[in-house]
Amino acid sequence: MCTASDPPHKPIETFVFMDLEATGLSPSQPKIAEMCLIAVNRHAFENPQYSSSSPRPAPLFPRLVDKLCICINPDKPFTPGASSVTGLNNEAFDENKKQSFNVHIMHMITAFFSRQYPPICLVAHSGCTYDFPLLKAELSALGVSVLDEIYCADTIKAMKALDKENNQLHQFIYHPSPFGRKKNYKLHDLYFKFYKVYPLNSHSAEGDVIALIRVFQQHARDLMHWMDSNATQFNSIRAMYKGNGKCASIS
Ligand code: DCM
Ligand code: MG
Ligand code: MG
Repeated sequence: MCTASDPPHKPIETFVFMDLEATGLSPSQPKIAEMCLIAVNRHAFENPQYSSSSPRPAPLFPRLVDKLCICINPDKPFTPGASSVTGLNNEAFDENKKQSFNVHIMHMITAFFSRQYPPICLVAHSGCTYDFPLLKAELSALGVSVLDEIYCADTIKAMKALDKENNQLHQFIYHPSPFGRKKNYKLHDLYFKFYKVYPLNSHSAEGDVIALIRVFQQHARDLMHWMDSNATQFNSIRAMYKGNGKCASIS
């Protein structure tokens, strides 16, 4: 979970959207299989370009972004559920000679972040409950402490907070049917609410990051403002588990 820590002293400059695909969910001590980072400067959200499509213009995906997408051999069996949603399997990583989460990944991440203008905020959908603690677990298993200067924020947390503030508007909550009044913040449903089609390549790391950025663009000013005051320090995130995750039983 994200515990309260000092927010940035000045507005966030760079938002680095992240999604991880992995071998399973939390109790199985998952290992990362795919990571995608897309860095977008605040300027792009404050000065959006629009398509001229009807019925209403949609914001164009920002043109000046940096991307880092990496396949990582998880060296651990995928749960049937994870394999089914992601379409990934262990044989494919072996056949394509993919390396495991190693020191080269750490250097790639560090170099990627070094090129972004600070303050930098890592952004993920369910980041506080999944992506941030999982990345922390993998980095801790390598015995390295990186990303100490960066902040992080969970878009589900931000959307829930904004919906609570604006309870007349319900701007993010997605109600799948007139009968289903359950609050729904699933990424593909939010995307459908705004774009009237489902996103491409759901449950691939890059597909989910692109979908998240396009959802974020719909309320970018409010979300950025919330993150300026509520982002937490990445170094305050607790690892999802200790060790290399290889001994846990699959559940
Ligand atoms: N995951 C899972 N079972 C699901 C949904 C997700 O095991 N029903 C795991 C595997 C995914 C990871 O969570 O790689 C991240 O999910 P998402 O694709 O939503 O980012
Ligand atoms: Mg995800
Ligand atoms: Mg995903």
